[in-house]
Amino acid sequence: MSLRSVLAIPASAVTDETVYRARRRLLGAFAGASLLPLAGCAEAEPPPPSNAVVTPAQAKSGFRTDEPLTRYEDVTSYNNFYEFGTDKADPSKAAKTLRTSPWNVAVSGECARPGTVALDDLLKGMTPEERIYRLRCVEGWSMVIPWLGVPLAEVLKRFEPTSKAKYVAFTTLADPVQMPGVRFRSIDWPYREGLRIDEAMHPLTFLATGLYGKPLPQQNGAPLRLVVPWKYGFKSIKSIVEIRFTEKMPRTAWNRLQPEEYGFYSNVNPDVDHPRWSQGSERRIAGTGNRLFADRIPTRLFNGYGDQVASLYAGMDLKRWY
Ligand SMILES: Nc1nc2c(c(=O)[nH]1)N[C@H]1C(S)=C(S)[C@@H](COP(=O)(O)O)O[C@H]1N2
Ligand SMILES: [Mo]
Repeated sequence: MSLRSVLAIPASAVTDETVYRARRRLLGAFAGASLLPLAGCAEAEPPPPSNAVVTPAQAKSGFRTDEPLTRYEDVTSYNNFYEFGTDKADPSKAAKTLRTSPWNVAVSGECARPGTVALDDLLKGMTPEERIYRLRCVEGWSMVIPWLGVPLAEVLKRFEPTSKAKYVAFTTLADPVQMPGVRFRSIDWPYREGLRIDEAMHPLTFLATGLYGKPLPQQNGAPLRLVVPWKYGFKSIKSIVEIRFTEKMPRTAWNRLQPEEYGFYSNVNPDVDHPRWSQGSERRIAGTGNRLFADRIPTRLFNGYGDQVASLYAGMDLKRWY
């Protein structure tokens, strides 16, 4: 396949893992071909060549897995984004009109350099990198997604959090004009999430601006969303407009709604069942053809990232701090 024919593949056709891998290899080899994606980083380097080979170091860090990728079409059409409706198919239809530029993020609280910054400035000078992570939804399904973005720690450090910054709180845009779901009180809008500061600063914690080597589609949380691969998917808050460093544990949307069902930590844990269903296994969305759900596989503690993150919770009773 020639470079020209690979680059000419329309966005809508990049649904096939083989094509994606071929394209990534070419981009890796052809540093000038900035199709690239990181909103606000026009001059950014292409991401490194993708998942064809996962080195032992990448696997050990948890930055990449060689498990089969969930198809682009499934990652972008089977979504949870309640601001655009509660059905899995709603966000891919209703979020098309979300305006993602200009986009500002207000950073406040326990830090030396608070302020509201344009997305371009927030990410200035950073090189987008690719992370291939498992995403485990609390509902019992999971995906493997090649994200593009930057480590959250790199962004947070720019604001110089103080010693009082024990937690980081995040808020999603809540605009009833652009987001039809916000007109209904399914959640106490805006959607909010939070992390302990050491979780936020962990090298696995990621701010995504793209997936599959392309800009993030609106339904996946454009232009900027959190990805915390060892926690249930609802911690990975989308379309972030506010970041706040706090001394106290922040309130979070799902915890407020159903505190018995959704804890602050929400680490993936097969031994702590949801009150209404088991968390012992999951359905991996990695299908081919018309098959959306692949077979059931066992769920792993910390979603398989225990080697990297278990030490964050040393001495904590994970059944109590669910
Ligand atoms: N603002 C906001 N962020 C959100 C959600 C949401 O409804 N609103 N859903 C969460 C849930 S439950 C999951 S599983 C993931 C899904 O991300 P994806 O659609 O990109 O796979 O987004 C999370 N982030
Ligand atoms: Mo979820």
